[in-house]
Amino acid sequence: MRTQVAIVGAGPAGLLLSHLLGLRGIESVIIENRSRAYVEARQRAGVLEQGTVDTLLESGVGERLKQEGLRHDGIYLQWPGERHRINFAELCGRSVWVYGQTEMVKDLIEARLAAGQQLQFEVSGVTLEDLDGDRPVARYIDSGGGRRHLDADIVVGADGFHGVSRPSIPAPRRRTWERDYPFAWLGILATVPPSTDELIYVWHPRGFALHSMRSPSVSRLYLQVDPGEKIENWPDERIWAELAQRMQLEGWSLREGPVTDKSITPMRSFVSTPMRYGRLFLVGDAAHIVPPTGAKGLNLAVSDVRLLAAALGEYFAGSGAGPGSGSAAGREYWLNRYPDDALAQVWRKTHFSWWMTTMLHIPGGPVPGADFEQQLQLAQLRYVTSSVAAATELAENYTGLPLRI
Ligand code: RFL
Ligand code: PHB
Repeated sequence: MRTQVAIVGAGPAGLLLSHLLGLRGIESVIIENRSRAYVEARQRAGVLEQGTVDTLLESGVGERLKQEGLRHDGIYLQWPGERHRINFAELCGRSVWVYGQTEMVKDLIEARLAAGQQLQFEVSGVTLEDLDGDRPVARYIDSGGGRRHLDADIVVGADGFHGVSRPSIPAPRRRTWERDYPFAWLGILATVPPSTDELIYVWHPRGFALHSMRSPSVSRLYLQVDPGEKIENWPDERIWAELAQRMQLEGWSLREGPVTDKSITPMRSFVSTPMRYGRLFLVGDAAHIVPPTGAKGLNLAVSDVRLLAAALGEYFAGSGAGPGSGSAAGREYWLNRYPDDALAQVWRKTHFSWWMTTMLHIPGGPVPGADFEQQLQLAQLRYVTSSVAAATELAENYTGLPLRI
């Protein structure tokens, strides 16, 4: 089989890229190793930046998001005895939307299938070859067990942190930057109306907690736990008791409900370069991971995709809008710019996620008592919630700085 762009991975990055390319008349095929049901049910992100929402709306896949997404104009920051609101709308004139990644993925899959898109689930054994030549190829075994190869002009690795695309770049050419944090998040999904109108990020000597949501009837909550924690050690009653203790505030109470999903996620920052090797381009978690504290992972995947879709649009249109336009070099101008343009976003969001994580988590786990670092964290929280300059910095980064394409 032959296509213009072979995309590995049907997560939000691969699906959105295929959709944006389709709007530009560029053909793509997506190969995904999981089933459609699995991809649509995987619980992950829930907060979309304004730029992400605009992209979905402008590209015609935002109908349900418009109906069901919850616009939030701020967040709360809390520490024992205090809860303060950061008012995004007032500070920077932008907002975020609560809309599950599961829902975004469902909307994109539906749109791709409606457009007659080649979307192959349950493939296995994907290998990428001839990436440094003109005719790269993706080989794989389809869901029926047949050996296939997909010839393409461009291959895009949108296969997440554990995918095959990044390791297809020769090791001597790769450089990685990494930080493993000494804590993890235990996350639950519960069928109970949220006990808050906007997200609450909680600093507590026992560890960080977060109250998020998915809809007016579904809450999403997180607790900082040790990275080695086993989920079996956390029956629902223990989770609710710990959440109530960390989130406790006079005059406020936490509503409990049936838990429908429960998992523990390690936290890391990870950046791998280059994001382009020959005809291979990496987008999303395939190239970088951020800890979830600033809700940036999905939004960063979307900003990569917006940049790459624009660059591929120029490439296939052959317009060569850049210097040397009309020539082979001109055609490549925006593709050549992609790695640096994307990395500027990656490092900005990597910094913000690291900063939020460091401000809100108790190093070394739930150690009682306030040590030096805890005093610094509290000083920072007081500053961020009392200085307009500091609050604006948080608001701008949380809602996402506009991407210039
Ligand atoms: P994904 O979503 O991991 O999709 C990759 C896809 O590739 C497939 N795949 C393969 N297919 C074929 N062959 C192979 N060899 C393959 N290997 C893998 C996988 O099955 C999958 O379908 O990456 P993508 O598209 O780059 O999207 C990234 C986001 O999923 C991720 O950054 C966010 O979920 C991170 N994140 C959050 N981001 C936010 O912006 N806001 C949030 O509120 C937020 N909360 C979160 C999060 C991530 C979390 N976890 C579990 C890591 C909360 C959590 C708890
Ligand atoms: C979520 O709703 O899953 C969520 C919200 C905010 C974060 C991380 C995760 O910072």
